[in-house]
Amino acid sequence: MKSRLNTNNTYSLFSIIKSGFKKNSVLDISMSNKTPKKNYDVIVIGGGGHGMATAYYLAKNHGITNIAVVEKGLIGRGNTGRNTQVVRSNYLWTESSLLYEHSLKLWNNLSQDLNFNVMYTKRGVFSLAHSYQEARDVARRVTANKLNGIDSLYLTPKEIKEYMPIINISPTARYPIFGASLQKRGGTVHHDAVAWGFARRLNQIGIDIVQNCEVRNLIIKNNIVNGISTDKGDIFANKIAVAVAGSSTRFAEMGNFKLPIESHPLQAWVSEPIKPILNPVVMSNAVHAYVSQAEKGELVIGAGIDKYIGYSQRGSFNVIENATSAIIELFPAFSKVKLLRTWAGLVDVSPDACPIIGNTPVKNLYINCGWGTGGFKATPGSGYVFAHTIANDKPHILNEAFSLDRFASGKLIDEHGAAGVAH
Ligand code: FAD
Ligand code: PYC
Repeated sequence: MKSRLNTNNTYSLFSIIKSGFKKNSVLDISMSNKTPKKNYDVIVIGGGGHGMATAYYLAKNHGITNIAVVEKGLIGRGNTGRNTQVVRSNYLWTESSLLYEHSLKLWNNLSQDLNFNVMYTKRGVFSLAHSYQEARDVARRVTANKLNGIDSLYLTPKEIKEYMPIINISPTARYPIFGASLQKRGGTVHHDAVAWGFARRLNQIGIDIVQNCEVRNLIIKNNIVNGISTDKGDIFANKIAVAVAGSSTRFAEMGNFKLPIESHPLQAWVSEPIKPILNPVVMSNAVHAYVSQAEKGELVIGAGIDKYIGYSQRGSFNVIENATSAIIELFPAFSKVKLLRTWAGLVDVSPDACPIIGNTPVKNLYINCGWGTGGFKATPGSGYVFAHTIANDKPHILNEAFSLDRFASGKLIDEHGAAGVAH
């Protein structure tokens, strides 16, 4: 079978193996026991992909390296290591299309940049339509994508079946397929590799990754932040950046302002490994489910958020049952496959299904949140624009529209359709 790995990057696999046991490598234990200094130029709170990408681009693009990334657990153990790896840029509105497209382009070279194979695989992402109205919505998005220079195709059921013969396109199915969009450059990126790749690069640059260090409060005087209180003591910095996904509202509370964010569990699950049977990622908003097949052979299945608000990383079984039964209707061949394990993350959902990236009402405090169910694909792009915002104390042109004050001005960017299954 032809390898799905991006062959341009395979040399990096050797560098992973070669460097895996050396000092400064991901496996170097000293990284996880870093004692924080008293002062930094910038503290980034949250050692997920977004936090680490922010630190990386602060160093790479703005020459700022006196940075601590402070993580309450271990890097990449939040949503970064729990997501289902789907990347794409086919959003409806120009503001979001350009932001996600910037990110998709950064994935292209990230393995070379980090000298670590993040395994970007352009296997294609399908978004199915199950009614005439949904087909019109999908077709509208395809046209909008094309106007923004983003590759996007509209396919008929017969054309869809040519890409994946195992899909059920019977008009009498519970979820009959009317059509689909396809973004061929969409696909998957290995989430753990992203965490390891950024962590190793930050370590090499000399940025402190402080793990097992919970931030309990912000140190604010006269509405200016200059430090954090942690379970390893107080740490001070000129600027503080928050990238904590589902915990964002807790930080807003510490800063005495409000975020229009709800935190929800979001689940995914995998089957036992089977032989290669499905190459692309297949998503369906109406069914509230999506599926892809991992390199190891597991079917990776996910659903929408669990509807209740909460801070637990644990979901309910009915979500798994509903989504799996719908996936089996779409792919009857999967009915014999056994499920192996399930898990959940904690996602930060905003009212317009778009992120909030920018300044806060507290001087020198910056926030990056609201990515909800779809922030993994944005990891490098988000870090890039957030680093610009922090370094210049004003947004990059690509995140200007994603400021917190859009909820006061009413300039919302409604991406509920393109955000997919999950919102
Ligand atoms: P995280 O990786 O969660 O990082 C935040 C970090 O902040 C955590 O490590 C946490 O421990 C830390 N933190 C929190 N509080 C504190 C504190 N007080 N002190 C210090 N540290 C703190 N997106 C996609 O684009 N494609 C997908 O296919 C996709 N699938 C998903 C499937 C699931 C099941 C889930 C849960 C999410 C999915 N997402 C997907 C969404 C995506 O995972 C997130 O939007 C993205 O990973 C968020 O990255 P992050 O770095 O902001 O968050
Ligand atoms: O945003 O594309 C997405 C996505 C897929 C699965 C979860 N989120």
